[in-house]
Amino acid sequence: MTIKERYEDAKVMYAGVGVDVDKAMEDAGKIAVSMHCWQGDDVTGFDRKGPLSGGIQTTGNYPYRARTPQELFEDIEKVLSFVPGKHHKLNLHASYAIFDEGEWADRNKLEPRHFAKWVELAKKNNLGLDFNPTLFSHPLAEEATLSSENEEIRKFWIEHCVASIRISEYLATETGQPCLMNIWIPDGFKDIPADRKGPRARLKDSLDQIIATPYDHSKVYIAVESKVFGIGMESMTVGSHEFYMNYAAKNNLLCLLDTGHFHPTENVADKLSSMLLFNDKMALHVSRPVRWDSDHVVLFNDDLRELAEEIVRNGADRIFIGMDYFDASINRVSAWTNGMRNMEKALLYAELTPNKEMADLQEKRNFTKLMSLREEVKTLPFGAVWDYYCEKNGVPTENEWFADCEKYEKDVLAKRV
Ligand code: RNT
Ligand code: ZN
Repeated sequence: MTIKERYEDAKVMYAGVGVDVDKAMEDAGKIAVSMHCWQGDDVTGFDRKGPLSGGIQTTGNYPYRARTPQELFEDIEKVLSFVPGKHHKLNLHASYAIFDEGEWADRNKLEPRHFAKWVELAKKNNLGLDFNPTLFSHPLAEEATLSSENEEIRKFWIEHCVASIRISEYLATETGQPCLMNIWIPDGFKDIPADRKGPRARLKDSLDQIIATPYDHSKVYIAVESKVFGIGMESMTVGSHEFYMNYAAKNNLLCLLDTGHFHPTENVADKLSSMLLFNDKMALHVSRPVRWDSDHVVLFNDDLRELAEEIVRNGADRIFIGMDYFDASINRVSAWTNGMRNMEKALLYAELTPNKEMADLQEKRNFTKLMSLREEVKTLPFGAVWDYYCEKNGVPTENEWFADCEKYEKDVLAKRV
């Protein structure tokens, strides 16, 4: 049986539960996913030599990490060749600035032109671009950044964020698509703080100064990313969820929810409908926390499926979806690809769910039938639709891409010594 024939069969079975497979594929294909640039080099970046800091870590010693912009670009293009969907974006960090030979600029002096090579890559591959100021992996980020009690350090990071707004505007102008600029800071305390209000008041003031910068609100959407704890910040983070949710609401910014940044039993999927009743738009970092915010590669699991279902039910066009995981213990191109393909799979799976019929059953309080329908859907031939979707998008099917990835390791990665 060909992929097409298996798909035709699947189509009939999905029609049995009232799902139009062609429409589902069309809708899934419209959803943009922003691929993080930092899986390819273990969040190292190009602007300095030091270690990754700020309470986030990559673990593992798999060889062949991308060490130069050229290598990272090569790997990104390889991953993109494995991912279906035509409306994707690339998510950059300020630390991935690309300087001319002999040139260097500190974070507060970064300029749009330092990202010109990224713009070239985006245009070549028809990608939008998102941006993140980098408030970690820097000598001035060792203690605190936007909440620092040291006014000079605080000023440095405010300047960095303002510079990032200029860069984000440039990225949006060049690509013709809005740019999400997401602020995450590693500020917090290892042990019980005596003053929680002071640092938070300073963070508030810093953000006030940053967003006072005039910028084109149709081009740049500023988001703030909260976190419940970090390594070395176990007792308190300055940028907590309540802090940012209130700040964003009052100042018309976006809240970014990272799926690894809540208490482990909290259901992040549940949060979307509440956020979107009070906000026009929101943003996500899709990650897989294994007992803590470990940033494991995103898998096609229940958490991801439920998240995708909520994305689809609440309107994917209102949500900036970004990926955030980094694994250095396995081939990075495969890690990257699996996470991206799994996000795509989950979105297609969500589009193939009889959402309307299930909602109607809930409305009628027919929980008996709702449970049975939900279980029935789980054994429908999703794989047949997914393979056809890949084929239609001109990317390898589930059993094809890995062989190509292994070949890439042998032909390209293994030569990186
Ligand atoms: C850290 C945050 C943040 C980073 C990236 C690299 O806990 O999730 O989003 O992972 O900016
Ligand atoms: Zn994140």
